[in-house]
Amino acid sequence: MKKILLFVLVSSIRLVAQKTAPPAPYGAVPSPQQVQWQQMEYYMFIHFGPNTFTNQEWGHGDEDPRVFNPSRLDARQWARTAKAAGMKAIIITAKHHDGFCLWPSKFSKHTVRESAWKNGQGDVLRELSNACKEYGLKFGVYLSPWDRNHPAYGTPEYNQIFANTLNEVLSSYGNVFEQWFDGANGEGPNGKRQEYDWNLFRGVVFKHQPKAIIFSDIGPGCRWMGNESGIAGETNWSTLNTDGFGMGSAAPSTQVLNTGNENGKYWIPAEVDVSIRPGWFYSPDTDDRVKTLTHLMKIYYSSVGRNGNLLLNVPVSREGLIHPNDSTRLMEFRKTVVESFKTNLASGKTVTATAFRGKDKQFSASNLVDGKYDTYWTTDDAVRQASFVVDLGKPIDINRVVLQEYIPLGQRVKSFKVEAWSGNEFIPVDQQTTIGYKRILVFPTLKTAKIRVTILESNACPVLSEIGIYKAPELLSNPEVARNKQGMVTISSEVADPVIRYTTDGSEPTLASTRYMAPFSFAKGGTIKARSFIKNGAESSETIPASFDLAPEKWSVVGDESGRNSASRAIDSNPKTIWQTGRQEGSKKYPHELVIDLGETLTLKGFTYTPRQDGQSGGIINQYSFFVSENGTDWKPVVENSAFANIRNNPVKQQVPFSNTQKARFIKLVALSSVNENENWASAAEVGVLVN
Ligand code: FUL
Ligand code: CA
Repeated sequence: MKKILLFVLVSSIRLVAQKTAPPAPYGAVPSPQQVQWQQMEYYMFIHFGPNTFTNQEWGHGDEDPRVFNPSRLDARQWARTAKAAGMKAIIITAKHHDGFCLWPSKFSKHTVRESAWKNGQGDVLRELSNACKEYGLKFGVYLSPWDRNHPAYGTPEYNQIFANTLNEVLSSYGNVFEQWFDGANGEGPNGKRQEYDWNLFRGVVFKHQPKAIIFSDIGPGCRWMGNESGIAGETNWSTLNTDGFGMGSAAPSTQVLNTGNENGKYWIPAEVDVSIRPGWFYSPDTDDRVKTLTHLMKIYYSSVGRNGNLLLNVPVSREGLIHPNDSTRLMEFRKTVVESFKTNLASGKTVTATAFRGKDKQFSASNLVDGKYDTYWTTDDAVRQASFVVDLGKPIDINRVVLQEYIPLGQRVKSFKVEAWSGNEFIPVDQQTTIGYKRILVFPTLKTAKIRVTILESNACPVLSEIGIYKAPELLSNPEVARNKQGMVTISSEVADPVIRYTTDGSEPTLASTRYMAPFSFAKGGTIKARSFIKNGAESSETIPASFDLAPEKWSVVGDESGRNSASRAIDSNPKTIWQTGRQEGSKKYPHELVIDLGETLTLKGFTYTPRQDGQSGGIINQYSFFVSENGTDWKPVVENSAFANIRNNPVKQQVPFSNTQKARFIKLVALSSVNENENWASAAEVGVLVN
């Protein structure tokens, strides 16, 4: 009897000892809140405030609060739209740089209480937080410390006032999942900048919302990923070194924010904020410029598909509603994402790995296809290179591969490759760097029976939760509409032999519309809508709208500098070529001028400035003045000492309407400063006029 007992005891000890321990966490790891946050993947940003009504991106803070008067505000419509779009939360600009508060704050005199909306009795945060609860969405707030209205801004007292403001918001509207801190820091009403007390601000957040994720350039909950165009780095580490860094200009370079730091000290994953329109705030001018489905899908793959969360801005309109153009596009986007990832072709298939941890089944490769994030395949600690093969059973069409690391144990993989079985060998499909929480590879459809994934380099043994293999529907690529200096329009397409149809009266192109055969003249401007058709119209692209003003056919530059960066490059209708001044001279300081002879006298309604589109910010104009002249000698100022708002982070084409029309034969753009400090030169991709 004793013997038997001993035997049972010994063998059960053996069993316990044989159970392989999971890998130890590697490097910085996420908090449980950060893991939950990452799993949200996609949520809505809403920019709303006086700017919605004044066509501005950065209000000055001196706007009459009564301009804020949405006629039919319905926060439930916003929440319903977000929910139907598959989003998990809404973050709203409770206070933007103009200082206007969307709730009746005790600490400001520039709020909804002073507005015309609901006779000053309304509270947007109340309505939205309630609507989010009703629709099962999380609620988040954006608050800009930069305040162009508050009289105390720029004084030491302001820090406490901002802390009180935060306190008010974070204690009045229930749970806040994310606190969004804008790093922009400019002058207040007294011309001064504020030294922010970030420790104080963070303390307030954690006091009321201990589980909130704090967004800022440098976290600590999640980080800005360095641009506003929706493109996270192809290499994207969720870890970042922030010791010694601060916000705004004290932040790590945008390039570092874009990719994170390998082996960074803190877990600060990337959030990709981008607007569905060219600007962050609603403007009727952009109703036709909602990003295309193709563009949104590209953004999806470069955000969620690159280990980032997608915070998609949908600006609420002057009515206080999400505009139908935006919601229609959101639904198309949702439908395409769902269709693309509907069926995981790897699910339940046989997966064989070159190695798995301790030869213990709990770490075997079948965990990669069980649909559970919490089960994973991993190897012995010493193994940094390994591969696994998913056997699909028979050759099938595929075009997407999704990989996920189990991030509670840290981000490990440095490079990996994917290959497809051709019938007698594995052929390369793609080779990439990081994986992180989710990595989506997009490739042209191929037919294969087996996919092999090889981890080439990893900072510790790889730990992978899931692989997904999909066949996403292919979107027919959109036509591109371009116009040259002479005003000739070309419509091109990547598709072989498409039938391109277009309209010039604003209507939707159909199979009955004019067929594009050869470049045509469109020098006076207007709107072209083009669409490609194939298979006799059975399949079609999206409709691409392209608006043009007067072509610069007759224009010339006065006193053009010769050479590579000559000013004529700003009026050649090609946004890829840029005018850039004075760089070689080094010493030539601002101002810089661009003088254009329009070749005829025109009645101008405004002008446009397209900053360089090559991803560089060198010479992008910040402050400027604009003059007109009928004879080229006597100049009349039309806009003086103004600035393009948010142009550094969001370098889209700027439209500057004049308050009164101006007769002019000559125009002069005077660049007064660059978006970069200590930079002597100015640049422009295009300068144009508004006459239509
Ligand atoms: C930037 C701001 O300056 C923009 O206006 C916008 O709010 C964007 C999300 O963040 O820093
Ligand atoms: Ca799993």
